[in-house]
Amino acid sequence: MIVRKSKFVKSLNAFGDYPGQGMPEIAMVGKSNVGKSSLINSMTGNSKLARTSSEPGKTRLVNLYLINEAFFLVDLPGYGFARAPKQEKQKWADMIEGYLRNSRNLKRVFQLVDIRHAPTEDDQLMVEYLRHYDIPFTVVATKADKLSKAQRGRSIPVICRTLGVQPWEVMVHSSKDGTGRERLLDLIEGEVMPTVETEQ
Ligand SMILES: Nc1nc2c(ncn2[C@@H]2O[C@H](COP(=O)(O)OP(=O)(O)OP(=O)(O)O)[C@@H](O)[C@H]2O)c(=O)[nH]1
Ligand SMILES: [Mg+2]
Repeated sequence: MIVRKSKFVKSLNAFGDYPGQGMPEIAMVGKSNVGKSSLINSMTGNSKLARTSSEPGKTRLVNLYLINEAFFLVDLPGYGFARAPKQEKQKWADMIEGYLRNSRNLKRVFQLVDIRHAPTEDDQLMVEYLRHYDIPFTVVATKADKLSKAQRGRSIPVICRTLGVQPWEVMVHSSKDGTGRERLLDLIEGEVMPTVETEQ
């Protein structure tokens, strides 16, 4: 898929003022700082679209980005940021859950994990949540540029074991060097435009 157009549409802090429009949505989920906003920038080829930071806790709202006037990429706040104030953490958790429970057009969640580390307990809970509510998800092991090929080979089985997924269900990705970008775009295309022929 070629991303021709991408634009920020809206931030939501509570469910209710959602623009909807019936267009399909793909949402980014993962702990703070794992690279959710960077993944959106990587997908769209626009490094300035979603705000990123080396400090966790950058994305604090549900942010909707309209792609090719056809579907939304949805950036969510992260979880598991230990130093965030308790109230703030609860607010982010409510936003994530509110979005996941209420979006009628959510086609798939990208569950991001850092390829360098075993998934956390929060990651496991998140995956259990997605399974419980029957929300289709794909595990994206990101920051792949930080590991050698051999190291990646060793970390994928750890991710699979911890989250209970198969190796072929894990997409390796790097927002820095574009590893895995095309495969993720193909996956998105399959979800959001199932009737349109693939562009070569
Ligand atoms: N090397 C490398 N750095 C990455 C990659 N993806 C993200 N980063 C860096 O990781 C940091 C966090 O990235 P964000 O995209 O802001 O992470 P986030 O998950 O949106 O974080 P919150 O909004 O705080 O939940 C930034 O410094 C990014 O530059 C990657 O694939 N490779
Ligand atoms: Mg973010």
